[in-house]
Amino acid sequence: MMKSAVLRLLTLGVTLLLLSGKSGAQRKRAVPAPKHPTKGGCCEEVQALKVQLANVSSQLEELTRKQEEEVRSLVHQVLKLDKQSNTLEDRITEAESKYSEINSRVEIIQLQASQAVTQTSTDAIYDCASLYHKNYKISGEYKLPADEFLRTPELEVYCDMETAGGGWTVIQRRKVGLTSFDRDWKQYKRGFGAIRGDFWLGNDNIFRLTRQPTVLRIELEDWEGEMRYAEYQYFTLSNEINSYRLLLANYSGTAGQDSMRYHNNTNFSTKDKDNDKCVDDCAALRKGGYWYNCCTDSNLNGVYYRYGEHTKSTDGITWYGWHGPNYSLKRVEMKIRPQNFQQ
Ligand SMILES: [Ca+2]
Repeated sequence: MMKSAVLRLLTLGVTLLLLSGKSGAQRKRAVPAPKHPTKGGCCEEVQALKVQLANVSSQLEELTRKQEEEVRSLVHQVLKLDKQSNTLEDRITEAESKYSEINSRVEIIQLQASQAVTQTSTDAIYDCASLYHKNYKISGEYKLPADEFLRTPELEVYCDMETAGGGWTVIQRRKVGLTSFDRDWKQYKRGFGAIRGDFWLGNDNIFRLTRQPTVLRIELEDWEGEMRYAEYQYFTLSNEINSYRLLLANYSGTAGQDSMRYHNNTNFSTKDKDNDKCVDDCAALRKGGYWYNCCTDSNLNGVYYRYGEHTKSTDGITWYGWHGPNYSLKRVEMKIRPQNFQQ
């Protein structure tokens, strides 16, 4: 539409230019003096005619000038309109590209939504290993969806996607030392602490995650910055009725003598529930919740002691196979993944 308006205006401009050209030619033809001047008597008439002619030609000149001005202004307007139409066209193109961009984004979102639906219906996200297989390969916080079959709510977890191939769901961490692990049965059942800092994932959650054949990996760091690890190819917990009894086997790693074996096949104890195999109350003595025997070969949920204080007590975070019963470690992480995990 803008183009046809521009064309019309241009045609008008050209016509006006032609018209002004014609009047210029007429003016030129009118100016020269007559070739056969009439004799005296009619000279006054000739003079008068000459004056009239001069007037007419000056009027014509004025008209021509005005026409030229008008044409110039018209051409100017046409150019201006043309420019405006270009700007408008640019804007329309821009709007169109934005629209198509939004449209394609909507399509992507719809596609993702439909994929999410098919994923949850056929291939549930169960733990960090299943997230890893869905290409989530960055360590950090993730949310596991609620399990309708088990009637468990959604669960916030920390996934280690790097260590020894990744796919690990972290179930315990000690590294900051500000969170007390001297807690009661209910708190150990549900879990406590901060998922990025020190925490216990919760016995119910660990039970839920170890329904499939599971590997346990324990990473230890001392105050000299040295690191060791212990791995158990078999690890599972019983349910609450069976006091979250620990079953593990097949130790390997660099953490010296196996310091979990002594705790194998024992029930979980807390300060308000003495399920240990001892006359003593191990949870009260070791100030944590753990699978106490009589009492410990390791105490990974013990008291966090800082450098300088870490060799003075027997209720610290201990692993007898490496630093013995009087050395509280600087950092511990317990993590699990399915036995059949493949990168
Ligand atoms: Ca006891």
